[in-house]
Amino acid sequence: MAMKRNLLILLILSVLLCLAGCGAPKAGREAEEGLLLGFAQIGSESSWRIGNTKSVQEAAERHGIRLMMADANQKQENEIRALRSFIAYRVDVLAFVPIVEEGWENVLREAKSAGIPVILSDRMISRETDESLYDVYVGADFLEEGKKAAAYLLKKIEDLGAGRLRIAEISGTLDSTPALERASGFRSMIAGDERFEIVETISGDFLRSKGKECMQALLERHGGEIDVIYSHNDGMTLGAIEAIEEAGLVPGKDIIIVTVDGEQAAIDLLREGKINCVVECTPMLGDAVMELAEKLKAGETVPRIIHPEETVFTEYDDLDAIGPRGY
Ligand code: GYE
Repeated sequence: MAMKRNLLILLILSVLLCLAGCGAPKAGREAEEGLLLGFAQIGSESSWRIGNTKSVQEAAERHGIRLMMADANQKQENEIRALRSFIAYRVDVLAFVPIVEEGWENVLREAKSAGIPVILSDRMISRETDESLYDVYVGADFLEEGKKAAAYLLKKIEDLGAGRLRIAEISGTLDSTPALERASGFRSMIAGDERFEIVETISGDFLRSKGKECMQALLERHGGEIDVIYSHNDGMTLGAIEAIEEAGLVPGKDIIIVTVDGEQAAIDLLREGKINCVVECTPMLGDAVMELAEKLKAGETVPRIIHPEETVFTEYDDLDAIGPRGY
């Protein structure tokens, strides 16, 4: 018990320190009175995530919003603890990235009782959860992303004149919205189409190192029987490509590579022909989060769902037209 209390005090202190040091407001009354946003981030598992954190910090500066940001280091319990400390500190608005979909009910009830509006950023919570427990979701349409990945393969199979493509899927963090929906959107397009077979799905937790391990395991189990890798993020894809090359195979040729995110490194490999399709998912959500926080603090109504516009880049496109990605 005492240990828990000490931990809580430590957390509040570190959050306060962060408040003093990062995204620091201008001195004086105006800053004191500005909007105070508590943002719980899940960690720094990928370049996408690092870009997302930066986007939130920079947008807070631009909007003159005081930001208390916590890094949960990939643990839901840390995220919940951070949210509780934000509530105790009476922030004006809460925002967080739900690492997985389940398990938020209690802490969200606490936010609701404290009268603090809630923004879900980037990932969703379970659709079973009482909808009155959050105000808005701002983030990608992951079902669409899965569909775009499959749409590319529908074109590719025609192009190759292949009868059949055997797909191995490297999925993201289990029970996270992007992993669930990138999988189901993809399947919704190829279900019942006998030209496609998903030979195995294996989770690489959105980590580059695990992406490599997954690919090694897939090659060991299926050898030359994999025609396509569908990987739920670029980080895992980069790891998988390393494993493919170490096995003496040519990514993009011997194995078709389909990935999601659109970080600079993936676009570079698309240009080199080592990746065939990159489905875009933008981490640049900071400005949307800040605008929503301002509206919620002012008591304005906001939409329930906001999806940024996103595209897809494939080997069939003019790749010179893609500008620098910034993540
Ligand atoms: O695709 C991945 C990151 O939640 C959309 O999380 C995000 C995903 C993104 O680690 O790279």
